[in-house]
Amino acid sequence: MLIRKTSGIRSSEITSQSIFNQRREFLKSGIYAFAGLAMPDLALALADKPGKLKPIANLHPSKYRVDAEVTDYKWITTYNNFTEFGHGKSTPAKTARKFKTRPWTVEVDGECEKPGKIDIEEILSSFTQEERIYRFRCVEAWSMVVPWVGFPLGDLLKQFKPTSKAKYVVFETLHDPKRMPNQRYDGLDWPYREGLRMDEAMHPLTILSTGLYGEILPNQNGAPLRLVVPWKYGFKSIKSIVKISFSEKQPPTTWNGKAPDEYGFFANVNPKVDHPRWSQAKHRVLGGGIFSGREKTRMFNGYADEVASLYRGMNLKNNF
Ligand SMILES: Nc1nc2c(c(=O)[nH]1)N[C@H]1C(S)=C(S)[C@@H](COP(=O)(O)O)O[C@H]1N2
Ligand SMILES: [Mo]
Repeated sequence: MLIRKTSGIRSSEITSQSIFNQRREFLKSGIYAFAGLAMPDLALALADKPGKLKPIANLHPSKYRVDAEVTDYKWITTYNNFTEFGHGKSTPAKTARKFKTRPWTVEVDGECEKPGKIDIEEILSSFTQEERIYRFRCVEAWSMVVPWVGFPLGDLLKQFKPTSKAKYVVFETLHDPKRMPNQRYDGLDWPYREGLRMDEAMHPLTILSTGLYGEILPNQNGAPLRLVVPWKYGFKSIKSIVKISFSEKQPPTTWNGKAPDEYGFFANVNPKVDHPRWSQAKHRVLGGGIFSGREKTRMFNGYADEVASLYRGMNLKNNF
């Protein structure tokens, strides 16, 4: 298909708000220098701005945009959790730099009529890529606002025709210790695995993300394809996905298997259900500078109107 629709808006238009915030952040970093304060993380000073990675072609705006300041690119790309590339928030930005994400295929199998494989280039060209500005809430009680690029997970899943037995969707990250060095050393049960109930997976807010800030995903953020479920804690958003399976049973997941009392299968953001070691009632907004404080956490991370009905009648303290 050679003809590209010109109605697609340019990434520069979409992310103008992000660029605006970025300039503000730059001014704030001047405040750090002036006050003689250390930057929150030394790596932030070394961080890149957008402009180095490939822009997403034919990017569309979407109605999914929270009314909040977009977090600076440098925070989103240097304050990461990606255990395959080591520990420490600033580590993945450095150790994933040379990670090769081409060629890349995603295999889909399990309870479906049309199991098969799909190439990342096909994913990028055949699904309409939208910018979705979502709140991102980590179980560690911090948050960001991220201008993700992606498309509804359900659009991809439908192509493989899940059967009536498909009650859950299971995701797996690449397992290749040569390319993901910490898989040799760390005690996690590789590959990293996550799962969603079918109705959660098909919900229009659930996306597979291919980019952020109008460009393809930086490696440390889970290139070339990662899950984003805005009403759940960040650990559900599995990175660098190579396999998706439909399952009749609730699957084991990485963090739930490692520490079941700390990380539930549902992992819905819930200010009333604390992590055993800290409260979830409030969280720190990253990138807010030295004047920012803590914010109250909202039920389902502020997406209750859209998703509360999925859990009607469920005890969310037991099913955390
Ligand atoms: N494969 C894989 N996916 C992962 C992780 C991981 O260690 N490995 N960490 C999770 C956690 S705990 C969080 S908070 C988010 C962080 O995403 P970000 O670095 O893009 O902010 O990724 C999630 N996805
Ligand atoms: Mo996390």
